[in-house]
Amino acid sequence: MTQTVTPELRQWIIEQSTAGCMPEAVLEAMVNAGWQPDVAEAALEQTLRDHLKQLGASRVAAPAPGVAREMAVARAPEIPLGGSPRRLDAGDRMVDVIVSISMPRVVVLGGLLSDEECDALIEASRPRLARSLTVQTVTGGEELNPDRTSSGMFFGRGENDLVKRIEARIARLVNWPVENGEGIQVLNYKTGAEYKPHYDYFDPDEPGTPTILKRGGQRVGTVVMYLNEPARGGGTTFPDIGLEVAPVRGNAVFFSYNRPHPGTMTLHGGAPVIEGEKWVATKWMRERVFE
Ligand code: PD2
Ligand code: ZN
Repeated sequence: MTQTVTPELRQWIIEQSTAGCMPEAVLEAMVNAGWQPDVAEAALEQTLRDHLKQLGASRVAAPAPGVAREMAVARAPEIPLGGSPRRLDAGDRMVDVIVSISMPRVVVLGGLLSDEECDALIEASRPRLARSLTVQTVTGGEELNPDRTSSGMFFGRGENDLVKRIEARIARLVNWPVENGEGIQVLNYKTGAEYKPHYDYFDPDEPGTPTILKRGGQRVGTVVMYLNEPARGGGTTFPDIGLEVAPVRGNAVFFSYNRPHPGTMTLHGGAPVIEGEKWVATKWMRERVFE
């Protein structure tokens, strides 16, 4: 069977790559769409080479700074799932693998926390809750964010034995040093509250981002842990792939992003709580030690 590389396919390849899709992901999409792998690989390589030539990029020694920054790929936390294990050893506890997606990298974990740990986190955070702030990338400071109608607080890293134990468990599961983690954040959403879709990495185009990145670099991974179960609503949504993770007490969703770019497909949000309330604890991981 002969497959012809049409101008439309070339255009599509260029659009995907310009939008930040990694070549492996473009290739995978082509093969899934019925392209023979060798034809797809050759078409991808040729199209990108021609495109670069057209841009005059082949004569430029280094990419423009903006391009380098967006396309640079960092190491990111990863849960090794080779051999498709059903359960993972998190050190002091076995954790179930419920769902695993490769692009974007999303893993839903069962039983990351015990019921007692969930209750203890809620009770320890309750007296310290304040309406949630998000890091303000324009200034590098913090501000009230209307897209986030929850209340929240941060534990200091290693603040108490419970926090230390959970941090060690996560570090082991996702192969990322405890020292690179931010303190655990607890959020409480009342009925009607939500967290509109967003990326957890800091937008490289915002003027406050360089200040934020001085402390530990970019965020490269997130673990959202569910501490209770709202009767309806409150799932964590990934609109790019139509996924909604149900908030089940003790379960968690892990996702990672190796560059601060929408091409990671890690847009996600907290759906409105329809009935009851919702409690989550979030652990964000940075590229480097977060002091
Ligand atoms: O509470 C959630 O489901 C949620 C959704 C999106 C939490 C976060 N993001 C977060 O803490 O970053
Ligand atoms: Zn988030």
